[in-house]
Amino acid sequence: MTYIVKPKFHHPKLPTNKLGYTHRDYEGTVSTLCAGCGHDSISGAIIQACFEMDLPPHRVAKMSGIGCSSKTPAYFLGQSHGFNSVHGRMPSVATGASLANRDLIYLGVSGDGDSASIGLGQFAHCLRRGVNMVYIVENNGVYGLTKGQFSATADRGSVSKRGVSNNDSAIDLVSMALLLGASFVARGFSGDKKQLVPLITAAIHHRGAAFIDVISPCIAFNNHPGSTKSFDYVREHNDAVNALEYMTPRAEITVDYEPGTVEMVEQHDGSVLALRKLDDDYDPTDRPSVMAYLQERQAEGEVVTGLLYVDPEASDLNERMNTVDTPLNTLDVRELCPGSKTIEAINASLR
Ligand SMILES: Cc1ncc(C[n+]2csc(CCOP(=O)(O)OP(=O)(O)O)c2C)c(N)n1
Ligand code: SF4
Ligand SMILES: [Mg+2]
Repeated sequence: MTYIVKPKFHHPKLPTNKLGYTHRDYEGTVSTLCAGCGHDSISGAIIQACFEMDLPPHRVAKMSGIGCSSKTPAYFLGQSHGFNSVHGRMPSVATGASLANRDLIYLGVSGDGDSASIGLGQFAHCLRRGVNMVYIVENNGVYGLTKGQFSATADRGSVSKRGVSNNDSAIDLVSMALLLGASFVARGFSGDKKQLVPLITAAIHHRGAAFIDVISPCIAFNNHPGSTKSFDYVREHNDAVNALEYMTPRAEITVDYEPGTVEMVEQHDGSVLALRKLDDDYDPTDRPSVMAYLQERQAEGEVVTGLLYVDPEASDLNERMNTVDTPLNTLDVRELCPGSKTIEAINASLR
């Protein structure tokens, strides 16, 4: 892959976080995507979230598949670990990595083609197993990298740039994630960083599979009238169910209290999600009613965004499989290979 290194110099007065890093320290190489591509805005939101969270870059592992979206990890967190895998195979690589080393934060970035077409099975099993990761799909309804064919998330009746109408039913990844048992499900829009940054922050703090579907218009092939993934369409049809504020366990909790409008959801690590409800009866912890609500709004042609579902008590695959706390690469040979007597004892116990 070709890439252009960004110059390192920056304004000496750029704000720094607790680690002494500026946001520039969370950037990657210069983006080679089309100017105006929604995916670049998502990279910007990831950079902002990690900077504001004071994340040490070496604690993050970026995983991706193939596509314009899957190229983006090159453009953020240049000092983090990264693995650009095969088309649709990011989830299994992330699953293996997460089982081998539970100390890292896994940030999976994929596309709608990568996750809803060739990688649909991988997407499904990753979420149902509760792999401890943030799984972002940069959803533009097309295969951007291969010049704009409809993907499986394109709505029936939506029209391509060449005027062809899509006759197939769309796969809604948010509904699928809910059905599959994901414990954190959200939808954002690349053009709404104010909503997206706290969603990414909350997802990183969540234990378990945290899925974020981000509508991310492809300005080259899917940003015209007739598209349901264009900037104009999403702006006109967006129904944000809540406004999210994120508080770390140590931060003072300050919320704009108006009786009946704020819901506090505490996560396993003690951090708090403050949800200011825009819809009176929206409860993000009740999976069946969330699914019903999404279907209702979808039938009205609306794109529901926000933190749609969260299970504050969620567990993850490492906990369910009782894997060792210590990363495998730091265990010594005796711990990794306990010797023939121990293996004989295990075999005997299974006879
Ligand atoms: C096994 C395999 N099949 C097909 C391709 C061709 N291919 C490359 S990217 C892509 C689709 C990418 O679409 P998406 O994941 O939505 O990413 P976008 O470019 O839209 O961000 C396809 C079909 C490939 N690289 N590998
Ligand atoms: S082709 Fe589409 S998805 Fe790919 S970089 Fe250009 S605008 Fe973005
Ligand atoms: Mg796509």
